[in-house]
Amino acid sequence: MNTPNPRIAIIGSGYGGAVAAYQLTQAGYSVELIEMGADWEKIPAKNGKKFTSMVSPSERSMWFKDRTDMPLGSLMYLDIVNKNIDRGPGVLDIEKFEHMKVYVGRGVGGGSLVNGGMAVTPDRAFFEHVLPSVDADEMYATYFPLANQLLSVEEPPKDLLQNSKWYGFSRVGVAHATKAGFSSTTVPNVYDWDYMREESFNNVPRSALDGQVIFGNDHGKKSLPKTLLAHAFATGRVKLREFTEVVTIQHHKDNSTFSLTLNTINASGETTGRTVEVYDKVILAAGSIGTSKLLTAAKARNTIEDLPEETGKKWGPNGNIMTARWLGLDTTTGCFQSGIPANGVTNWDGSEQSVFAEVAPFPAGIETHTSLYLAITNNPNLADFTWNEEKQATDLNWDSKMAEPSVTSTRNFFDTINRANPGTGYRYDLFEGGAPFADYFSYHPLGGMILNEATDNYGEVKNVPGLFVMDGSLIPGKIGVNPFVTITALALRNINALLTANRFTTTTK
Ligand code: FAE
Repeated sequence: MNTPNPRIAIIGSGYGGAVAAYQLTQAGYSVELIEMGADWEKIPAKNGKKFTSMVSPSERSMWFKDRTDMPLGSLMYLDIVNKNIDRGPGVLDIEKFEHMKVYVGRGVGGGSLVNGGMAVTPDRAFFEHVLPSVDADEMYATYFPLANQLLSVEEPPKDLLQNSKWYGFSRVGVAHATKAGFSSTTVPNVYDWDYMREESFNNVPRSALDGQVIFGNDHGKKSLPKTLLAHAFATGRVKLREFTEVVTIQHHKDNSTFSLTLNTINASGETTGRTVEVYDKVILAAGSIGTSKLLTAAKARNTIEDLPEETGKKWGPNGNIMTARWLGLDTTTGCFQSGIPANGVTNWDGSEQSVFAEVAPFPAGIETHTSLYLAITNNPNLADFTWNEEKQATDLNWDSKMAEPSVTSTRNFFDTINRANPGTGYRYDLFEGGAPFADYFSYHPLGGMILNEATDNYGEVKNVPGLFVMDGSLIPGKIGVNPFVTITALALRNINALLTANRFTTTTK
């Protein structure tokens, strides 16, 4: 007999979690959405804003930190970029490992609250190379278009890119790459471009044009609470548990249920409770780091028996390297810069020399004569998570040697651009240790529970029926472009197939 109301937990409310909540509730299931961060819909605005700009951070900016820790840590070698802040449940967090800092979003909406909104469908040949078990025909005919539609993705309009002062930085980045013989591309985004145009005319409150990106965005960005999560909540079938962290998962093989230990906090970070709840089905969508940490611990402690050997394997930073070029005093990128990137420059051919670099804003409020880039590269190296019994924590064995192929391809690409634009070179004053190529942090963590290796071909964990993975951890380390469209499309495909196969129905005797 089928139980009509299986108890389903979704851990994490980023892209994977939002898709799971959306599709399951559309199919008539009720779900519990468990999110360790805040529900910003319930937090009142302060001085008219929920979120802060990068130049005026507060306790809303970073997850319980005393000081901000931005990727660009210094300017002219001076520690003047980061600021002391009060501790609070801010939207941006950093997962720190020995040689890698991973930036993540915290709050209902996950990474969609803090990201640049760049919504890129990957090159088909590269997608097939990275995820060979997935039917690419189906993805490119059905799930990528559906993901773009549900996320509200739009191409940036020509008038803003070609004429407005807010995209001078982008035009310079494109012109310099073109001179070096490289291609450039516009980059679709979930930002409401019509709203941005009104921002530029000062007709509406500003957000992207007021330095709001990595610490949240008050207006134009269509983050998940405005799209997929809004649809899921509208069904009335989502029980949202914000400020609730899943700390352990236990599988009861005898009756096929799972116990989750849940810690709740308040906005001051004080622990307000610890409960154990039992579920029939658990969908892990805590992000590549969150999901890998939970399952690496569960495997080491044997709270879930028979987790596959592939648990915690094949993690990568999507080849992320940040770099900045000094352009010389004659070249200006503008005191006014939109916080939303809109162009990429590229030589992508699928080889290890491939680079796709977004031309990133540097909204310092002054002329910097600088082009900033976040490069995505094709690095063959992958790392693994392991459990450290002494520290009772998860380690990641990524190190700077593993980043070398990414640094080499990025250096070759931008050396060519510098040579084609005499008088330009690298900036050494912005990143840790005076490095021109920041290889020690990532915005795009991917991997840890690889599709068709640690899970079956639709995200159900091998040997553990009823346990699913639905986030960036399914993708082995890289995807060649900014990842959230792929994470969304893959989750749409997986949940659809799992629903068809009745994998969320519980059978009782
Ligand atoms: P994610 O969105 O990280 O959601 C995981 C959620 O789970 C979070 O809300 C966590 O708080 C929550 N969570 C974690 N552990 C637990 C636990 N134990 N208990 C309860 N809740 C938990 O995962 N990607 C693009 O495609 N375009 C961009 O322009 C872009 N820009 C970025 C800029 C920044 C600053 C950052 C940090 C990321 C950027 N990304 C971008 C990456 C993108 O946001 C990321 O790939 C997705 O958010 C990952 O989606 P997931 O569903 O895997």
